[in-house]
Amino acid sequence: MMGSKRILPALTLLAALTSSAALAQVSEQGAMHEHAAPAHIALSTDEIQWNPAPPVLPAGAQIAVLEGDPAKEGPFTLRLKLPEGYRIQPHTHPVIEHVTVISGKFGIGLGETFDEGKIKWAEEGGFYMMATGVAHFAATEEETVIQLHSSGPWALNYVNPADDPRNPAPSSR
Ligand SMILES: [Cu+2]
Repeated sequence: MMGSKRILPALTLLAALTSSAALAQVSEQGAMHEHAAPAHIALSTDEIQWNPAPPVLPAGAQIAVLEGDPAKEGPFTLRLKLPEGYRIQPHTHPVIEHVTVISGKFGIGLGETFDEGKIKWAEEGGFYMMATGVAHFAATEEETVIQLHSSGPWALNYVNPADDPRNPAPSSR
């Protein structure tokens, strides 16, 4: 296997070139979906690209994935921009969730039933840690940006399936 030893450095270099070119390409799109974690990310505020949030969240939210891919194994960081009066009904996550309030006014309450009185509100700089599998709900009082970081694969599972925006409402039949 002498030949393969000589070939290996060339392949490694090729892989490094290919992945850095690919990373340059995806970082232009503001997302790192298909490739290994980059060594470094530096984003100024105006380089953060917002897109409509996935349909697991109620309509009106926007998402910016800063690092990683929440659907895959490994660390990720994303931001959610939520409109005033937004509500996310009780749900759990299969992974721990760290939430930092970037701007606005955001609140999380614990429990399997939405209860405004149980919400703990936080403004810019506030922080929450939600343990794996603990039911909670969320709301905003004004347009709010939160940053969520964890290690994927992340998901959002509604306590009551009828709260899941992906499930068609009975009246739409
Ligand atoms: Cu949550």
